Order: sequence, then structure tokens, then C-alpha cells
Amino acid sequence: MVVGSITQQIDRPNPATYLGKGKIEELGTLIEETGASLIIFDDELTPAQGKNVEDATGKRVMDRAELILDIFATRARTAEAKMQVELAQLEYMLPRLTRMWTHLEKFRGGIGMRGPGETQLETDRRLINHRIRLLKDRLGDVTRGREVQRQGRKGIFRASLVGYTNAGKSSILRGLSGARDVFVEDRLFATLDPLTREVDLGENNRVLLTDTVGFIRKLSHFLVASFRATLSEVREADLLAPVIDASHPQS
Ligand SMILES: Nc1nc2c(ncn2[C@@H]2O[C@H](COP(=O)(O)OP(=O)(O)OP(=O)(O)O)[C@@H](O)[C@H]2O)c(=O)[nH]1
Ligand SMILES: [Mg+2]
Repeated sequence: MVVGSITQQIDRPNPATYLGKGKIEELGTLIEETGASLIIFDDELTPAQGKNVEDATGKRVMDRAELILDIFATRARTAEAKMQVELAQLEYMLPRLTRMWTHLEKFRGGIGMRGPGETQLETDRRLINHRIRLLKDRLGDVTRGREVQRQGRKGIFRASLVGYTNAGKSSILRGLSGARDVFVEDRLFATLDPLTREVDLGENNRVLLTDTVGFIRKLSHFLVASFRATLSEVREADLLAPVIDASHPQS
């Protein structure tokens, strides 16, 4: 539940705390008044900014990128989407490990955490880097698999539905193809994997129509990188069909 919000107009975010000094104090007061347990920033914070705001307020801080990654993690259904989300989460986590360990140390009292000759932090970094390499390798295989699939579809006209998340892309694919297995739901990022179905446009015109991941304003670079495989579908299309939610106030 959102118990309060705070905005600030500044030319440049404060490099140490994102918000200015006075605003941080204001944030502290707001937390006291509302009893908030989590602070969410609608922007990306550097690892240092996140840590400093946590230190100043004593509350857990989440930035826009982390929040979106969390949503993605709950939505990922296929093996590929799961790998992409895990990769993005690990890349996000890596420069923030020290901060996460500080949390855990506070929590567990910091006893018995260090192995001989190597700190737990270094072990974690090594394990995460190893896992990142593994995921990248596997995703590379998936990309090549897609390439083969695409080669097989050569000769048929291909169109991709593109647009903001929750605009109605999947609904259109479902409506046009009649495929009941196309997932439609009133939520952000219902679709995380591209899905292609053949559509008969009549008079012997057939097209392969692909549903894609929805766009979002201010997309985090963590996600851009991890959804490259998905976006390649769009790059290969003969036609891009933008889908716009006409009822949206900003459309
Ligand atoms: N009223 C109305 N609702 C629609 C229409 N098209 C889609 N919806 C609803 O809008 C919501 C989102 O539709 P989706 O087709 O899942 O949207 P999407 O663009 O695939 O969204 P993501 O997969 O999250 O990117 C669903 O609840 C749909 O039932 C429409 O033409 N009219
Ligand atoms: Mg969809």
C-alpha cells in the first residue's frame, strides 16, 4: 500500500543521495508520520545513492529498475524468460552486493560469516559471475535456436505487434488468430516472450503475426540487455504494427 509520495524538482540529482539534503529530511519525517517500511524511487539509483538513502532513513530502498525486475520475475513463464530475468537480476545485484551483505550482517549479527582466507563477499561475486556466464551461454543457444526457426519461416510475410505494456497487443493476436493460448491480462508485462501465430487475412493472404514484450517509459538498461533475444524478433519483421490504447490519457 502506498502511504505517501514525495517529489523534487532539481536540475541534477544529488550524486550522493539522489534527493537534496532538505528533501531527505522531509522523507524522514514522512516515514515517521506514515510508518512506511519501504521506499521506492521512480528512477534508477546508483548503488551508492541507494545505500546512502537507506543509511539516512533506516528503511529499505528499491529503485525503478529493481521494482520492474521484481515484476518480471513473477511474470516469467518460459525457460528463456526466466533465464533473461535471472541474468538481469544478477547483473543488477553485482555492484550492490556490499549493501546487501550489510543488511544480512545487521540481521544475523555478522557472526560466522567469513570463510577462511576469503570473504563471503568475494565468494558471492565469484559465484554470481560464474552464473552470469552460464546464463549468457544458454541464452546464446536459445538465440541460435530462434534463428533456425526463423530460417524455416522464410518466405512468409511477418508482422510484429509492438507498443506499450497493457495496450492490447496480445488481445489483437488472440482475436486475429483465434488462438486461445495467447495470454491476456490487465496487468503490466503480462507477456514476456514473443509468441508467433499464423493469421489468415482472407483471399489467400497469410501472415505470421508476433506478439512482443511491451515497452515502458524509462526502460532500465538491465532489461534492454536481457531482452535482446526477444527484440530481435521485431528487428526481423517485415512490418511493425504499433498498438495504442486509445483510452489511455496519454495516447
Ligand atoms: N475495453 C477494452 N479492453 C481491451 C481491449 N484490448 C485489450 N483490452 C484489455 O486490456 C488488458 C491488456 O490487454 P493485453 O492484450 O494483455 O495487453 P498487452 O499489450 O499484450 O500487454 P502486455 O503483454 O502486458 O505488454 C486486458 O485486460 C484486455 O482485456 C479493447 O479493445 N477494449
Ligand atoms: Mg501481452
